[in-house]
Amino acid sequence: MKQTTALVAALCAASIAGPALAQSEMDMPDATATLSNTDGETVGEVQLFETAEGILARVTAENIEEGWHGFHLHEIGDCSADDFSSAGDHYAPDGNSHGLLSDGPAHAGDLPNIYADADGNIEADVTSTALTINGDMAPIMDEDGSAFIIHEGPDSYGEEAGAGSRVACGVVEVAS
Ligand SMILES: [Cu+2]
Repeated sequence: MKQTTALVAALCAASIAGPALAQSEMDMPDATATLSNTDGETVGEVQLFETAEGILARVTAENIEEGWHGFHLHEIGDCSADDFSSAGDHYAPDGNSHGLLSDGPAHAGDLPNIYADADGNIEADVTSTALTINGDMAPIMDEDGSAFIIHEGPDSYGEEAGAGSRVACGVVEVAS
């Protein structure tokens, strides 16, 4: 009986140690963006981590309509316009054409669609090897900054984004 108790205790300790270690890598994002909707309400956050070959963006959001949504990095760190047009187009410092599934390289700011569940929640980890936070290749923190945008509908991944209006916007800020 004593042995069983000891074993259970050991298993519990192991299961607590595992996730805690994994979590510590993500405790300190290199940059963040607070997402607001068109009513100016905070609806979520993007945490950005520099990786060996690009970036990892962890997206958490709420009160988003159920379904797939286009998710891009736009070229200007400005969400002040009511329709978020102030964030400009997709971030594309090397030019290129739009669309992850179009021929040739896509805009650096083209990212995979993200999904909001029936409760309006989004939890997604998105990686890109076309962006850096402060590096030489497509730096997110360039002179005019950058902003993440969540669109009303899904990106087509083709030449025309077709994702509709902008429902949430967040200016990227380097973590202090
Ligand atoms: Cu967009």
